[in-house]
Amino acid sequence: MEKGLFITLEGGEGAGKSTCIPLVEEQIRRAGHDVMLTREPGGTELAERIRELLLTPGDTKIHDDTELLLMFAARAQHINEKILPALQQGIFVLCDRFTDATYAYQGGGRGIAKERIAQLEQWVQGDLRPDLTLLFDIPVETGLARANNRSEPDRFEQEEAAFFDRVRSAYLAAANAEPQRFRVIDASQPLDAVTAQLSGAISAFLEQ
Ligand code: T5A
Repeated sequence: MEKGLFITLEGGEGAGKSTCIPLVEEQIRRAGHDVMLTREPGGTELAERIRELLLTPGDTKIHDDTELLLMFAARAQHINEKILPALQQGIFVLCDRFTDATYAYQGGGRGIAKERIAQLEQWVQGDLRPDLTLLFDIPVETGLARANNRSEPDRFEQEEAAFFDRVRSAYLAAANAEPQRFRVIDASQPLDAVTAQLSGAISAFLEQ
């Protein structure tokens, strides 16, 4: 059986990934593939509990290394319990954030060295990498305004604007470094324009 393909959605806060992911799912289904939707941090019962630890604001300052290790602890569970079994059964996996978020937030945002993240990536993932990454790019203020309109800020959303500027720069640098894997979507546009860009990117990917 042919393996499924692994597609990730990335971007800053409030960029519109959760809004758009069902449309991407629908397009892949219409093309005749089984699809599994999932997200990080999270995606399994245990990893969702780690997500709670990471996102809920609290009195304890989480050390940057602890944050990084929790992201990869959740990811190890997610990959082994859910992502690899699905791909092996020929199911497409559509994941709302993955390791590019670690490079952007813990690397760009927190300033942890790329090399250290790469060591964990290699350890936890082996050779698993996304086949396609849709990067929702949006000016920081626009994304935060959307996110804050929708719900109370989580632990990350409480960071200062400079943190999110570094996150955005890290994402764009990653997209520049791997243009064959990334498709950059201008997520600042109205929803119908964003979905048109996504639809074009998915069609081109499926036709490859
Ligand atoms: N994280 C994650 C790390 O630090 N390291 C890691 O390794 C990983 C995996 C996850 C947090 O964890 C961090 C990054 C994150 O801070 P989350 O809640 O999953 O937390 O965070 P997000 O993925 O950013 O979720 P958001 O819900 O904030 O963003 P979305 O999903 O991109 O945005 P969405 O779809 O909810 O849209 C936000 C609002 O905007 C509206 C929507 O209706 C909604 O109200 N909207 C639009 N409005 C106008 N025009 C458009 N085009 C719109 N698109 C959506």
